[in-house]
Amino acid sequence: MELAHGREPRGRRNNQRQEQQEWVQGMRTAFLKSTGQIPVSSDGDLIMEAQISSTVEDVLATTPFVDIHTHLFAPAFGKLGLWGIDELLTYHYLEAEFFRSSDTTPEKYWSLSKRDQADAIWRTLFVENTPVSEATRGVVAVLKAFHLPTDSPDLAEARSFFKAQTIEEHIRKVFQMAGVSPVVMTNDPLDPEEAAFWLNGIASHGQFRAALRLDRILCNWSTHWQVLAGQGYGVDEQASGKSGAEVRRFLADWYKRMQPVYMAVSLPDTFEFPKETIGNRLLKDAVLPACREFDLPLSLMIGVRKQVNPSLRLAGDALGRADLRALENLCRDFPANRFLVSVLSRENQHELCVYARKFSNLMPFGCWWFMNNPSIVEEITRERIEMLGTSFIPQHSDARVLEQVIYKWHNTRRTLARILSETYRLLSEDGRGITRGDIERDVTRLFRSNAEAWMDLRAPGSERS
Ligand code: RAT
Ligand code: ZN
Repeated sequence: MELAHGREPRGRRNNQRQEQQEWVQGMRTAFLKSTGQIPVSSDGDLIMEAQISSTVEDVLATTPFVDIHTHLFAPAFGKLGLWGIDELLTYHYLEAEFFRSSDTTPEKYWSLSKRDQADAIWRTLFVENTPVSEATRGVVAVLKAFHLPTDSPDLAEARSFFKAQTIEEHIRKVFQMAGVSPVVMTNDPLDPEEAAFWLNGIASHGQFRAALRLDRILCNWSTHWQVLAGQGYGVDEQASGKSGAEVRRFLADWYKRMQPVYMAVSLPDTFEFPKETIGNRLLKDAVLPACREFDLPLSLMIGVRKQVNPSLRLAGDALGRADLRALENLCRDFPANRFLVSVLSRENQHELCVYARKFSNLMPFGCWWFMNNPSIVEEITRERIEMLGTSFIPQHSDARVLEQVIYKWHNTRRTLARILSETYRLLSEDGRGITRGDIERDVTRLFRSNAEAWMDLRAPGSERS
C-alpha cells in the first residue's frame, strides 16, 4: 500500500518501535545472561573466571619453550658465543639508541674497546637517562634476575659477577631461568670463523640445535661463489650450468655436518618470486629440492633493508614493507616444501596471517627485531590467535647474547598472559568452559609442539624413530 506523504500510520510506527526495543532488549538480555552463566561443558574441572589469569600465568611459567631462532652458540664454538655484561650492553639494539642520546660519533665509538663501549652505553642510557626502552629495560631485568644492582654508577659489580661464572653451568642456569629448551642457533657455513669449528667437528650439545643460514649464498652470490669454487664445488659467477646441482651438493655436505633443523635466509623488502635472479635460481634449483630431500622447513625472514646507515654497522639495518605475493607464489608452487615465515614490517603482518589461512605449508613465527616490542607483539599475537587459533609459533628470542633469553622470554610470557587470559575469558563468556588441561595444551602447542611438528628438535645422535 502506498503511504500518504511517505509516512507510516502512527499505530504501525509505534508497533515497529516497540518491536525494535524488544529486540534490542532481548539481545542485551541474552548477552547479559550468557556472561553470567556457567559455561556448559562435560568436563568437571572447569576453572572459574577469576582463576583464568593465574592459571594462564602458571602454565606459561611452567612450560619450557622452544626458541626457534637465536644467534647464540654452544660452548664448543668458544668466543663466537657472546655472554656477560659488556656484550649485553653493546647489543646493536642498544647501540642504535646510544647514538640518539650521545654526542659520541660512530667513528669514535667503534675505536673504543668493548669495555669502554659498554661503559659509554651504561652511562648514557642507564645513568644519564632512565632506561625505559624495551632493550634497556631488558638489561635491567637481567641484572635484577642475578640480584645485581640496577642503578649503579658503574659496572664493577656486574663485571665481577659474570667473570666468576663458568660457561656450561651458566648456560644451564640461564636457560632454566628463561624457561627455554632447546634453542636453535644461526649457523653460516660461509662464515670462515664458524666454518672452521664445524670442519674440525663439533660434538652435539643437549641444548643447542643448528640452523643452516643461506644469506651469503642466496643474497650475495657474487662475493661468495668463489669460496664454494675454492672448496671444489663446480660453480660459476652466473650460477649457470651445473652450479645449481653443485650448490645442492654443498648443502647436502653441510646438512651432514650440522644436522640443522631448518635452512634459513633473511630477505630484503624487495624480494620477488618468481623473478630471474641468481638467488631465485639457486633457491629453486638447490635450496628447495634440498629441503624436500632432507625434510627440512625453509625459514624466510622477509623485509630487511640492509645498511641504510652503514656507519652504525650491525645497528644500521632498517625495514621495508614487502610484497608478499612472492610468498604466495612459493607456498602454492612448492606444496611439498614447508615455509617458516617472519616478516619485519608491521604492515605485512595481517597479510601473513591471511596467507597462513590459505597455505598449511606456511607457519608464521615470531615478532621479529623491530616488531619485538610489547605493544606490537600484543597486536600481532592477538591478530594471529583471532585468525589462526593456535596454529602458529608466537615468538623466538633472536638473542645474540646468552642472558638476553631471560628478559626476552619473560616479556613474551608477560604479554602472552594478558592475551591468553582475555581470549579464554571471551571464550568462557561465549559458552565454552576452560580447563587447565585446555590451557596446557594450547601453550604447549604454541611454544613447543608446533615447532616439534615442523622440525626434528631431538639432539643429533639421540634415538630417532
Ligand atoms: O635481530 C637481530 O639481531 C637482527 O640483527 C638480525 O640478526 C636478524 O634477526 C637476522 O637473523 O637476520
Ligand atoms: Zn636473527
